[in-house]
Amino acid sequence: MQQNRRNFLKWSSLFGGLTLSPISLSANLLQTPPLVSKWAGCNVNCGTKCPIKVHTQDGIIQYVSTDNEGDDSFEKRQARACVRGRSSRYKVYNANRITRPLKRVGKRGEGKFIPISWEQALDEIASKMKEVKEKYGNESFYINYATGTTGAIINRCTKGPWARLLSLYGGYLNYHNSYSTAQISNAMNFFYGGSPASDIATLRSAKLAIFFGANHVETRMGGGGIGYAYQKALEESGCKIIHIDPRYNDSMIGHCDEWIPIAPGTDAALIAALAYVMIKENLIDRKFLDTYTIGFSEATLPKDAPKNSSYESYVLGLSDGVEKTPQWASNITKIPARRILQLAREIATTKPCFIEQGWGVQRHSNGEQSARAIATLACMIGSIGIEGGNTGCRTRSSKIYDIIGMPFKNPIKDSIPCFLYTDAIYRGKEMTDLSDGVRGTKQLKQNIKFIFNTAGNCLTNQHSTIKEVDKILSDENLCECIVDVNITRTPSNNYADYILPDATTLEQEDFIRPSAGHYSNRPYIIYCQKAIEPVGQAKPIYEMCLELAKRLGIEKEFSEGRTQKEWLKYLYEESRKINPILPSFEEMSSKGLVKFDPVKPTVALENFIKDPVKNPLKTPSGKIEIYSIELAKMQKTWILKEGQQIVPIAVFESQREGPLDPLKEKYPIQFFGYHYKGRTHSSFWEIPQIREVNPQEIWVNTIDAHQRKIKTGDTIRVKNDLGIIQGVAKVTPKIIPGCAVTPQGAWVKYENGIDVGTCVNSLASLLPTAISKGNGQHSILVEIEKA
Ligand SMILES: Nc1nc2c(c(=O)[nH]1)N[C@H]1C(S)=C(S)[C@@H](COP(=O)(O)OP(=O)(O)OC[C@H]3O[C@@H](n4cnc5c(=O)[nH]c(N)nc54)[C@H](O)[C@@H]3O)O[C@H]1N2
Ligand SMILES: Nc1nc2c(c(=O)[nH]1)N[C@H]1C(S)=C(S)[C@@H](COP(=O)(O)OP(=O)(O)OC[C@H]3O[C@@H](n4cnc5c(=O)[nH]c(N)nc54)[C@H](O)[C@@H]3O)O[C@H]1N2
Ligand SMILES: [Mo]
Repeated sequence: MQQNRRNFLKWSSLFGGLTLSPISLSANLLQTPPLVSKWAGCNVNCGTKCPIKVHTQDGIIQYVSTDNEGDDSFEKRQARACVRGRSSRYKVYNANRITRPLKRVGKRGEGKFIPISWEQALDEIASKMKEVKEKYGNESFYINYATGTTGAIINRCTKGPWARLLSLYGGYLNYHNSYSTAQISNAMNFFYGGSPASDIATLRSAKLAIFFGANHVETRMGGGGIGYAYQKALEESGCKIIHIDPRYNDSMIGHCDEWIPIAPGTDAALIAALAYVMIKENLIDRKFLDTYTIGFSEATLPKDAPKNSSYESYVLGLSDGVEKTPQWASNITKIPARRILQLAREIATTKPCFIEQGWGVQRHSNGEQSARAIATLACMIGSIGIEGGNTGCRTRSSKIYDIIGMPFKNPIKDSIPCFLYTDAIYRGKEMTDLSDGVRGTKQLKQNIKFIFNTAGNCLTNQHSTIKEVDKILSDENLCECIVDVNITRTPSNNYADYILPDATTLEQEDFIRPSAGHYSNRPYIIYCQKAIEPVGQAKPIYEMCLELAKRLGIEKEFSEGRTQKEWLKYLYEESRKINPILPSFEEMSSKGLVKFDPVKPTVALENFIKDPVKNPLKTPSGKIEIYSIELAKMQKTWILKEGQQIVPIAVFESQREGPLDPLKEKYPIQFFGYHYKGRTHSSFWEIPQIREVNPQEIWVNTIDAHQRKIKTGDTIRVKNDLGIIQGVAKVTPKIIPGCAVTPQGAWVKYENGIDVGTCVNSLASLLPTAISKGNGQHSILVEIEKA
């Protein structure tokens, strides 16, 4: 008790005293016990999952350092954490940290809470669960999409203890898709039967690299990650690098021969014109297309496809009377026609050419089409299945191990696209497979009545049209209970009925493994060794769920008699049976960080290219489907929103809030949010030091700014019919004219109806995309003015 009180006083002083430096502490070294160092990891969802070493004294974190084994060579590189991982101490000791269970008082959304005991919180939540189950059935429970702790084995946001608890309690409504890749994942399933991509390390063999909206340096930071591998590979290959992006992104700095700015959402138009030139100049790899693909030309279309429905017919204007010339594309993309002509020749005649897209291209209202168009380009030049070439998908790496997560089997199969969770609250029972992309059932049986939100800010901040979401979540008659589990207060947990304080990766034992594909060919695993006791009354979600299981009468089924540590050991041993490369549990947990030797980088679709008959793809035809048989079926059966369409080939679609939308008369600027080095989405915003070095700016192009008399540093407003955000202008030519951007993930904050927190989702639409029902959050039209 005394010890606890002493620790409380110490860390509570840290909350207020964030300027405390290791130097001022060193004066106390003589009186205090020696430094203890334990491994932990940065577990947020940039994918990289960097190791961090936590140095404590008397149970208090003094500072964190990072991986220092190895060197800077490609094979032995250090997995050093970026500025975010290194700020983990400030995440643990933060003025915004939740240290006790909280219960809402006042109206939902008002943000008024009182601390309550764990007993009370768990009793009340369990009793509300029983009530909702009785009244509405298990289909009304929902675990919201969240990514704050994705790398862990136990302390996971969505597929951990909560999923197990609810599965054992009778089940819950599932979701499919992600906010990350809904459009491209679905599009590539139709195209390749998956998302095959080469390891970024194979970029070393390329002669030319074309990146569409790919910003590895900023979105895969950390030494072990793809960002570093990308830079090394480009240095080693010496290949020519071209980035096609509306914005001069961080991956171009020092690593780019040419930036071709493009109007957002128009990549498919550019590709059509590149195809036009290649067809006219006979630069197409016809042999590749005829052997491995269907639907580029009329000759390889499926038998029942209508005449002129091939990609070639579209490009030549046989289907719609419009030839997709460089001039046609130039009007849409804003890329000079001459440059399109040159680019087509360059791409078609340089081998191997590495074609890759990030995920910004697909996070648009026509994202499925753009994603497939870029893959179509990779096929036209036959640069697939060879070292130095790529499929057009985002690079990944060879998965050499995995650790099994907590087992659970949800008896309910019904599933919604995660972006439609707000729809499922107020009109769930209307939602069907053909109109809303519901899976596992033809129609939902129930509206969402109970939400569990762990390690996520997608209830509001990361979702869309925040004012509308506010109306839906504030209505206590719609969703009757929201339980939020986080380490910090967020805009999302403002809407919670109960907020439960979680322990961080520094405060409990768990594994963290980098998401497959994000560390290139230098894999490692982290065992978090529990550097400190949880701050305040925080506890791991395993313990919260165990306590609820007791109250729901399913304790034995839930725990199988294991503690968190025993689960870790059990799951690890099970994993070792399949992955003999894994060292013993004892070695793993005592070392904390284990790295593996580099593996041979994967070349995507190598086997398929060697023998397409023996190794068919998981598409209906077994081939690459430039014309998708499945989409042709959906085109006839799906019920779409006004203005939407499904086309089996990757045509350029003028869609919602794109450059050709008539709404552009009223709102002439295309606007979107990009993933920022200063945060992972909204995570780390709560750390003032990080905010200070990574300001929240709104980039406005020099020409647009001049017309509006806006200067750098001015407070400006960005508005459309959905909302108004306010922020600080940065006038720059690093963004294409007619477009403006701000980093996504800033915390929304309304003052007199204006979001002064500069959260891009105050302006983004809730309308889903046609095919995947995903988040076209980068398609926003606005007007900008001085505040
Ligand atoms: N406009 C627009 N919106 C977007 C995007 C965009 O590009 N533009 N991107 C979308 C994408 S790709 C994604 S993946 C989503 C991401 O949206 P989210 O999954 O909501 O990601 P974060 O905002 O990082 O929220 C993670 C939360 O986890 C919490 N957390 C961190 N560590 C712990 C822990 O140890 N325990 C617990 N319990 N909580 C913890 C953090 O405090 C934070 O609140 O946003 C989407 N929203
Ligand atoms: N530092 C940091 N790293 C992160 C994250 C983070 O928030 N911060 N989030 C993580 C997560 S969960 C995800 S899903 C990934 C997201 O990774 P991405 O989705 O790839 O990231 P974005 O910044 O949305 O987009 C990448 C690039 O696409 C460009 N772009 C936007 N629209 C278009 C377009 O129409 N055409 C073309 N050609 N380019 C376009 C943007 O300007 C940007 O430079 O990043 C992960 N890594
Ligand atoms: Mo994401």
